[in-house]
Amino acid sequence: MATKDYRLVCLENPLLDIQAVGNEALLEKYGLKANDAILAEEKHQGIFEDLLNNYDAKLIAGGAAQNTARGAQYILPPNSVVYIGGVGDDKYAAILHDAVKQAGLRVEYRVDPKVQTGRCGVVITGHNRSMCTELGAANHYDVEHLKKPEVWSLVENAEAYYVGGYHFTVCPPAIMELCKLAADRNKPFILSLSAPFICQFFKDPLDASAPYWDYVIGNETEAAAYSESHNLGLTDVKEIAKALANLPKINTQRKRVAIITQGTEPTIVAVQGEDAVKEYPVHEIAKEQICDTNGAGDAFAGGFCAGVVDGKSLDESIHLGQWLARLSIQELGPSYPFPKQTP
Ligand code: 26A
Repeated sequence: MATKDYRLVCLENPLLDIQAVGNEALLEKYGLKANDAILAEEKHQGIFEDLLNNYDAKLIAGGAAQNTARGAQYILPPNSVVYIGGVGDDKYAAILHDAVKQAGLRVEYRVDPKVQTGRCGVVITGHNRSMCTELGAANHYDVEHLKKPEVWSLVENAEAYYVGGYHFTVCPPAIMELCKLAADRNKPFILSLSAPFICQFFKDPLDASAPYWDYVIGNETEAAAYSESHNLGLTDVKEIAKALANLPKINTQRKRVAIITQGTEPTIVAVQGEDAVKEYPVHEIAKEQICDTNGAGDAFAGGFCAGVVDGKSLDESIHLGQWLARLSIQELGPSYPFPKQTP
């Protein structure tokens, strides 16, 4: 393994997950789908208190790309990963600081003392999870913070970039800074589609970044939403993966790779210019061993990024992703087992 520090920089929205096992009635009360990720509206305001007071909710460090960053750091040598995003100055931020410290993840938070740290209400029903996010201070992230010399020097020093698509709701200019730097220096830029609503309602900033994607990761519902919002007329996941892989690309020194996870179904991988689409069966696990699937996709991305940063082959990187996802779904929320396991 290489010894250089902070080879991976991740950017997105730091959130505290308020997670509880819920039921149909709770989903109905707030008009939530069993498996979804949305931004909180007026009618959702009460959900956080409701989860805490009536459903014995747990407070767990979340924020999709922060989970991925913790996951990549879980596998890589110490001081390998930096995570960037916006938080408040409150007890929720303190919980996030504890979690990242335990994970050995370096964070460069933009702290906004006037705004509360972002929260994500997570309602677990069976193997589904419904997420309702109030971005709070995460929504105040700005390019000025990214360009601060102490932050930007870490960014320039890194060898790979991972952006969670949820950040398109917050600060597309910061995403584009990372995109352009990656292409200029021929370093890999990895994007997660994050949620169907990003493909639907944040199409323009998403598309502006697309030519810079070296790797694009999504699940089957995000792939379907992408196809629909872009009028691809495709429903087959393999075909959508191929379409993603073959979108126009700026850095022609790297072939784009599109990776679509499908829960317990095989992971689909398409490579730009290649006809064959590969399938990777997931690492199996008995149903009774699953705690919850919140963060499974983030864990997959974390393992995958660790592989990319470490110069592993595509096959090996996919396996690392599947390995870490398998570990994470056995924990409460988007977490990883301690003591550490090794791949
Ligand atoms: C902007 N939105 C909606 C979000 C999120 C989010 N992370 C960033 N931005 N909505 C949910 N999450 C996170 O997704 C993880 C599971 O994949 C949750 O915090 C949860 O930890």
